[in-house]
Amino acid sequence: MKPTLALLAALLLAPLAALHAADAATNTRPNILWILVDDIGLDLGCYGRKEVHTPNLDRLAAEGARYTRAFTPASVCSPCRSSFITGLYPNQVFSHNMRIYAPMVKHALPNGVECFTKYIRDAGYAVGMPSKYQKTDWGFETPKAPAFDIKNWDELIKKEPFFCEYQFAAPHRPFLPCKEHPVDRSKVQLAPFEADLPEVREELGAYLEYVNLLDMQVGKLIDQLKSAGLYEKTIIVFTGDNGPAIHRGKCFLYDRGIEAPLIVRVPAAFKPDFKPGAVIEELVATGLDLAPTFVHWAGGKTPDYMKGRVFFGPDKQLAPEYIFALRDRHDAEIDRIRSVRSKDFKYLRNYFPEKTYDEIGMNNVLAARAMRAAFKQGKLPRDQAAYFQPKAKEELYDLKTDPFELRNLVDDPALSGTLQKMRAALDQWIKETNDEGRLQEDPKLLEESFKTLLKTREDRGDKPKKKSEEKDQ
Ligand SMILES: [Ca+2]
Repeated sequence: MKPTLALLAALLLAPLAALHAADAATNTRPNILWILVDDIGLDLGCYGRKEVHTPNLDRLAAEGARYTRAFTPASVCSPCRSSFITGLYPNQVFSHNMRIYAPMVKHALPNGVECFTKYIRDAGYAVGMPSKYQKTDWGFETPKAPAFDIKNWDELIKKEPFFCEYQFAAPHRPFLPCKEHPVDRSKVQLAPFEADLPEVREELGAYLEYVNLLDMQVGKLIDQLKSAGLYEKTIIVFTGDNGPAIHRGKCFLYDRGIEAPLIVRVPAAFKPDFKPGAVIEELVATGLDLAPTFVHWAGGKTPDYMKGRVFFGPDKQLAPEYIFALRDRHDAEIDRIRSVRSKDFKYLRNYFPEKTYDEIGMNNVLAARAMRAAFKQGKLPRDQAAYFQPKAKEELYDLKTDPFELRNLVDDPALSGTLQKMRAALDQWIKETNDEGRLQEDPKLLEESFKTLLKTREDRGDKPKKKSEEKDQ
């Protein structure tokens, strides 16, 4: 029997070995360039934002695919970035609170969990983060083995195949001007929850202008890739870490806080599973799905603990029915919100409904300050005033008819079935992820850690903060 088995094994393995030999000889595995930007919404020309000038990203979307329902797992940096690098939800890697200041201590990653770049390196890829901006803002203890090896662009791109995470600071505050493509503040399109006040227009316009600058920066990076002859050998994935720092964006679990532009370009040689310019409406949970997708494309072994899916390519897996997001403490601002998003509905559970959005959110932004004054004078209509009033315990929105999440349908009998299903899905998720947001942080430790936070700001030269002033992001 032995020779027969050996022969059978040899026959079975022969094509695989031949394939690997071909890979080695012709380098047929794609390079992967993951572009991650800081605090952005769906505010690109290709997503329908008319006031911006984003030809480079629009071209990438025209040559690749644009995802319209990609969501981050939280609405601030550290939880999201902790999630991207592990492929787990932030509350599974001790990163649901942002951030951990001494004497609090960061936890090490759970046993067996690694930064996903390990699996890509193990598959034979060179792994690097060569950008000047390098935010490894993780809520867990940084693992001893570095997540990225190469910090120089020229060095990295010589080592094919390579995996590159390239970060941009834009369009994080402070919003930088774009003199080549300024944004006319009088023409910015306001959402119904934004009051038409000069400060609101200024802030939104300044953010959009910084998006224009970002597009130019991304354009330069793509040009570098092209001039190195690597554009048709490199898969490009462009996305953001969380929503923009504008009214009701960053810090919120409304769509503006968690929806992310997601553009994927796969060179023809690697047989994309979409046509150029495709618009893909499936749910993508970026926190969960990016890691296994990258590992799979690199030919690596995806660990069982990653529950995300491969979201593009010949081995694409099915989109989930629901994805989840969380909001917990943000610096010194304590809150807990959980959300469930289906294709067309959003369910939110507020654990501190008595706290207004103004209290727990971006009360630092210019728009909120200006709107607060108008609210006190009784000048805001209902959809704008809600920001300054206590929240409901639960919220349910029909996103087909109410994309701005303004009509809470939690008491609508016609939707009681949807509500029950989403409630149950959230309960299940809390159980499955062993959601540590259930546990309160030690108040004494918190108090001490806030002193460290204040000291950090002072050392940095920040002015002392008042409630109405800017917070650390
Ligand atoms: Ca961010």
